[in-house]
Amino acid sequence: MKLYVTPTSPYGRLAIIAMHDKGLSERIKLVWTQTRQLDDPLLSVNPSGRLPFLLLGDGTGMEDTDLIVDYFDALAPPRTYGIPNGEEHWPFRRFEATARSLLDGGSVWAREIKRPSGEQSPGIIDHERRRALRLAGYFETVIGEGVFNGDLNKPQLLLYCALDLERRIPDFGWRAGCPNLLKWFERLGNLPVIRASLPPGSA
Ligand SMILES: N[C@@H](CCC(=O)N[C@@H](CS)C(=O)NCC(=O)O)C(=O)O
Repeated sequence: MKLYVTPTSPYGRLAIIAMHDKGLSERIKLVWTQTRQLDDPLLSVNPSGRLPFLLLGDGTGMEDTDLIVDYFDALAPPRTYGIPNGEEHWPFRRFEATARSLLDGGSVWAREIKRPSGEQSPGIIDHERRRALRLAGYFETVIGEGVFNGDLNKPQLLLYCALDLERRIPDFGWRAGCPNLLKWFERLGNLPVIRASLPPGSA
């Protein structure tokens, strides 16, 4: 199996963390590539051109981080990335949705500031900056909840990879006003599976 990723994609990083967490790094070859290449041979199997993309041995494959994480989870039982039942169910689901919202919005922001300066939209940048900082402030108030403090799960991975966008977005200065979130982020960042997910050449 091959997992196609870019060094800058937060979604790619999330899939790589899950790969390490499930002990699959010997079975999956990471392929560092680029998106938006007109002659990309991968487009014939992955017509959307989005990464991460998991190419299976039979020539088929799958895009979408959520699906790829579920596939890894099924490959290496016991399942650890499922949605809990009972009282934890709805807190888990709503934190997951809000963390994904931060990741999706942050990715729009990161993409926008990468465009040539004459093509960037100040309106989009300002909208996403406000959303991201508002959401960081929100997570500062709920980071003590059980969902964020047990074994690695999807809400945690989404939140970690969203906050990590600070490496690509100089104005995403969430740390100053969020001491609890910072402590959490640094604790997760020291986990071996998260350290192992950094692209080659990163600190
Ligand atoms: N919902 C997708 C989003 C993936 C995504 O947007 N990937 C970006 C890289 S961060 C991409 O492939 N962009 C290339 C393009 O838009 O053509 C997921 O969770 O995997």
